[in-house]
Amino acid sequence: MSTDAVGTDAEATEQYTFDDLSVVMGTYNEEAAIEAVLSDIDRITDGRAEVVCVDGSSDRTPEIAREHGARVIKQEPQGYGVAVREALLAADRPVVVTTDCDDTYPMEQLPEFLDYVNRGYDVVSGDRLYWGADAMPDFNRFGNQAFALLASALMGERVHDTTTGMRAYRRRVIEDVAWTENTGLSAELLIRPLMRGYDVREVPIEYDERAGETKLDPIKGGLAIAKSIVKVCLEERRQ
Ligand SMILES: Nc1nc2c(ncn2[C@@H]2O[C@H](COP(=O)(O)OP(=O)(O)OP(=O)(O)O)[C@@H](O)[C@H]2O)c(=O)[nH]1
Ligand SMILES: [Mg+2]
Repeated sequence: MSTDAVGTDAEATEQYTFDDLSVVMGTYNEEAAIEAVLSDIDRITDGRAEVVCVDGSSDRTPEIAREHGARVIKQEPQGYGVAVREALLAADRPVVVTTDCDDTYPMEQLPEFLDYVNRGYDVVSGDRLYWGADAMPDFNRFGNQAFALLASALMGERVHDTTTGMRAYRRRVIEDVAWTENTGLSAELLIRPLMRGYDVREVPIEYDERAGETKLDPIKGGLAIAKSIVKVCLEERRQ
């Protein structure tokens, strides 16, 4: 993984602002959290970022999103990856950031993510484990460490957080890859770009306790993620 400023082509030297930024998320009954998440994005980006929510809720989540000026795309709930893939592809702007709508991820670090893109990185990945992730349940923390070790071994390159929900991507990366995973989409979104030689950078992020109910079954979800990591790594090695 690269550690210094990168990129020599014209696209890499283009300097993006919040006007070039889309923040996208899947939202599924996140009434308890969405107000805080969207207010943070508004405040940090001066209301300049586009916000896209792919929503499967039966509560007031989509109304709150619209009140905040977000673009809401309704979709039957089919899992994390189905929603986030649609949100990524619906985004209009050259830099796209994903987040969860549960108030766990630090929108305060959006300027830092944009800064790394402006330094040439194609993917900027929030590493929740760097500072210890005390707010994460022990089972999840252990699982996430294991996923990172598994992916690192299969890729031959050390990564630290494969399942983070907060990343920035250059549009080109999103458009160049055919995304296949659902629960494992977050891992896929790190592994395929890395194995195809894109410039990927992990940055430490703070991680908060979740507001509202989790949508993930840790055991079923964990197994699905492990399977995705193995499948995606093997597919990319064969390319
Ligand atoms: N539209 C849509 N969004 C979903 C679906 N499943 C999950 N999400 C959203 O995707 C994001 C991630 O889900 P979470 O429940 O936070 O999953 P997680 O981060 O693995 O689990 P926690 O550690 O408990 O936060 C949240 O914003 C959810 O609302 C779905 O089927 N449809
Ligand atoms: Mg979450």
